[in-house]
This record gives sequence, structure tokens and C-alpha cells, in this order.
Amino acid sequence: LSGRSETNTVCPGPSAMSKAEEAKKLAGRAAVENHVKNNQVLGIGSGSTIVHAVQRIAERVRQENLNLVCIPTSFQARQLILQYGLTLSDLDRHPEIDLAIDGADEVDADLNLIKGGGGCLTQEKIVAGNASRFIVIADFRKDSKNLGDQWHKGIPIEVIPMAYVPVSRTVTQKFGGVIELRMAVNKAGPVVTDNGNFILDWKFDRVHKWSDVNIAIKMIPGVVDTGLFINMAERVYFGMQDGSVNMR
Ligand code: ABF
Repeated sequence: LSGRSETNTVCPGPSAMSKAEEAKKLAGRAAVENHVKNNQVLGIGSGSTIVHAVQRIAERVRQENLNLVCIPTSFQARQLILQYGLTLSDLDRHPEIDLAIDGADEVDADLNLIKGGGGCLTQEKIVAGNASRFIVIADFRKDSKNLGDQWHKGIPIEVIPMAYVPVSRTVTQKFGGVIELRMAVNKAGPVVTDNGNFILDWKFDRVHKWSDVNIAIKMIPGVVDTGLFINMAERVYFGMQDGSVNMR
């Protein structure tokens, strides 16, 4: 085999990659177009899709002279807000958020979400929970009927470090499946969140009543929060492969 054909055999083609990126951009920009208005307090999510939304917000601030205040959901979001010259604030000064926009790892038919695949979930849930409107932006790969259909890495659970073993045991004893402590890419140690905690990825083995499971897991001592966002999203924008945007 030549180098070229080997590469073509094992790697996803560049067009597949750019299709997803293009879809993220479509979703992010459509949500900003439809929901961002002058004098709003905005919650800014984390991940790669939100970058496109922030770029469009910054363009609109320049073009339309909008007066917006942004509340970050992570260190990454904070840096994005600063990088694009937007006004950075916090929940102390702005506890009421008009609109939060964020990505997701998976969205089911009822707009329940799995989030936290990128390591951010607790601050995202705080911001979304204090927003009058919570809008999700995602590419076509995140759209599913039931949680777990598309996202196979499990439900992230942020835990206080000393509790990761007992929490893991309790979750699997009560609800089955397997659980893993999320490790850094170089395996040198666990991933540490913006809040100084660890993340467990719970690979569930059956469909659950997610609202009940979410509450039950949150009640386990040592759990900070889960990546299940139940009944929180008002609308989801999916960027599609054909260049359209689907709303749910
Ligand atoms: C964070 O980034 C996480 O809650 C979610 O897992 C992820 C979405 O990232 P991306 O937009 O890169 O798919 O918001």
C-alpha cells in the first residue's frame, strides 16, 4: 500500500470532519441570530460548538452595537469571552441570566441531554438553571431518540475526589452498568475539573427513567452533579449535513 491509500483507509476523510464542524457553525450562528437581543445577560457554554456562537455574538456586538454581558460556564468559556472582547461578568453581579447557550454530547427526543463529555458540567448546569431560556446547539451526530443511542462514553458524574470509589460502587450497585474514573489523555492521572473534582463516566446498560436516576445519583454523598440535563433545554438547534438547521 502506498502511504496515501493507507491514510485513506484508516482516517476519517477530511470532508466528514469538516461537515461536522460546518454543522456546529450553522447551529451556533442560527441560535445567536434567533435569540440574542440587546441588553441581555448571556450564559456562555463550553466545548467546540459554542466557539461558533461566540464568534457570531462578537460580530453582532460590533455591527449592531449590542450591549451584552456574558457569564462563563468554564475557564474555557471565560477565555473565549475575553478573547472576543465581550463583557465578562459572574453570577454575583448578574444572578439572572436571560439566555444561556451551550453544546451537548447527546439530545434525546424529549430534549433531555447528556453533557460533560468535554469535562464541564456543574458550572454549565448552574448557569443553565439560572437562565430564563436555555438553548442547545449541536451537530447532527448528537441527535438521538434515547440517551445512549449515539453517545457511548457514558454519563459524566462530577465527584469530590475522596469519594470516587464509594460513589462508583453505589451507582453500579443501584443502577448497574460500569463506571470509570476519567483519566487524562496521557494516563498520568485523573482529569481534574475547573472545580478541582474528578469525573466518573457511567456506562449504563439499560434505559432508565432519567429524571429519577438523576435525582438519586445527586443524593449520593460526594456527588457534585451529573451530566444529565433533564427538562432544562427549551430548544435545540442541530446543524445538518446538507447545510440546513433542524430545530426541536
Ligand atoms: C461541554 O462541551 C460539555 O458539556 C459537552 O460535553 C461538550 C459539548 O462539546 P462540543 O460542542 O465540542 O461537542 O459543553
